[in-house]
Amino acid sequence: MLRPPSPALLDSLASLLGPRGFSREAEAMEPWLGDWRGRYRGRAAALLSPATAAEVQAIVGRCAEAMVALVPQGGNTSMVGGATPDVEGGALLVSLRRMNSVRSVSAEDNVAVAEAGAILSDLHEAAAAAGRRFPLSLGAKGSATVGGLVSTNAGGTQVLRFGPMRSLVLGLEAVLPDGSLFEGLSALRKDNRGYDLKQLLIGAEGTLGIVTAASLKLVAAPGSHSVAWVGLGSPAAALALLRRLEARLGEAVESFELVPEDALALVLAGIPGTRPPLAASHRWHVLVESVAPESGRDAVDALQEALAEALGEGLAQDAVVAASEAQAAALWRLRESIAEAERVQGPSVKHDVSVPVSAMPAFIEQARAAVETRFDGARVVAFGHLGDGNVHFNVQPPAGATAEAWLAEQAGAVTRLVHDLVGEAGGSISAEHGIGQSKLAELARTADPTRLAALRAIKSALDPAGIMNPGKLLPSV
Ligand code: FAD
Ligand code: 2HG
Ligand code: ZN
Repeated sequence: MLRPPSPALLDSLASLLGPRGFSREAEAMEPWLGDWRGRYRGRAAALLSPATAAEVQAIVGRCAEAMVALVPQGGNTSMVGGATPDVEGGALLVSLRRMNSVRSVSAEDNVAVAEAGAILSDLHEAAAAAGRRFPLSLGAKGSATVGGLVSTNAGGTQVLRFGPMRSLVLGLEAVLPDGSLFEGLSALRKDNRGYDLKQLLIGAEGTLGIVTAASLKLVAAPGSHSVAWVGLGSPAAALALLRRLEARLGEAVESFELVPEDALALVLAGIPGTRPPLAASHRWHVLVESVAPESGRDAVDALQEALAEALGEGLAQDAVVAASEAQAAALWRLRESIAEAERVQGPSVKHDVSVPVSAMPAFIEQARAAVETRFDGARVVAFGHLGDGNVHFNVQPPAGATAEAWLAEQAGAVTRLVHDLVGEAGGSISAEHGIGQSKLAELARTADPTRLAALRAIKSALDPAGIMNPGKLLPSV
């Protein structure tokens, strides 16, 4: 049974962490008690900001003894309310943001070691300074942290070539729920000493311990890269284009992001300084990025030629290849701003689903028709990582409806319909954002009981008192 922290525990943590590491002030805590989407707001007894793994150990050890809940938090960009404490106010929020150094970058080993609070874009810069690249990126790169990315097994826009976080973590340092330190910061590419504890912690959403640092795979920085925006008629045409580009360019195709016309329209309307990428409108678009090992125009020329061929064969309707870094960044901004443009537009019913890649075009069309037929006026915006078989199948309330009232009445039924169709297609109700608190009920409804029982057994073996991020990931029994 979890307990709120006693005044004595709070005093001991305050003197352990000092004024920079301990706060109970409403103003200091306020920005971290709600989620990015504005859907959840919780309370916490204090905000703890440790500066070292030893301080994290002391926090966890004392809280384990006192049976006090801990909610780890990085950049607080979770899409599923994973880093927001509950409304009871008995938990302590543990921010890793002060532990933000990139400890080392080895071009020889192709490994970076970064603390949990290191921000993704800072890691990108540190790797680039050594002529290397950390090949995972996403729209929240200016805030999301290494610890959060590990703990959500984040995906993003380069999974097509490099896989999600799970395939990029070589080792972890983490404090387990009894306060012990797992010192697994390895640079080894091969290590078969039994169960892989780091893989259990990846995607655990803070329920099995607190990640304090990670060793991460780097790859060679490309010599040149090329970004294109393509207009086309359907998700099926988009997938055919991807396979055609892969046949021509092979592994050089790193990103292939699907954007429907309505998502582009949201961005153009809601994000200042954005411009239409193509002269005419198209029902569907993709953003493609490809690379070449040599500098110069190699990547641009190769992508241009492959796209010209695709246009000639009618696979695509129009295309533009960025002529400068500024143009490439502007095209990426259109894609990466969709989440923000949706937030500006108002609340929607969000889904982060995956199905086998070949099934995705039909899934998008069929699920859209099913939702729009059953929920009169509802508008589907399905976009994202087509090459990974993952789209964000978001559903907006009918124009003119009071969004909150419509969502209160219909969101549950919309989600059940979408997830049932995902299940029929052999897919997953969480492709990359995790379960957090927003998908608990749906995980309970749809998960295979054997799988759920195994997850619970792992949780109770490592965290028998249940102090680590309670109410997240695992539905209550
Ligand atoms: P937080 O939000 O702070 O925490 C996320 C979860 O991890 C919580 O459960 C928290 O308790 C836990 N946690 C955080 N740090 C630690 C730690 N050190 N130890 C243990 N547990 C910890 N996600 C994708 O996968 N792909 C995308 O393309 C993508 N795009 C996004 C675009 C935008 C604009 C936004 C706002 C979000 C996007 N996300 C995306 C979601 C989000 O950025 C990722 O889930 C990211 O990994 C969260 O990192 P964070 O540091 O903000 O973690
Ligand atoms: C993206 O791919 C993110 O842009 C956010 O994962 C998805 O807002 C969303 O639904
Ligand atoms: Zn995404």
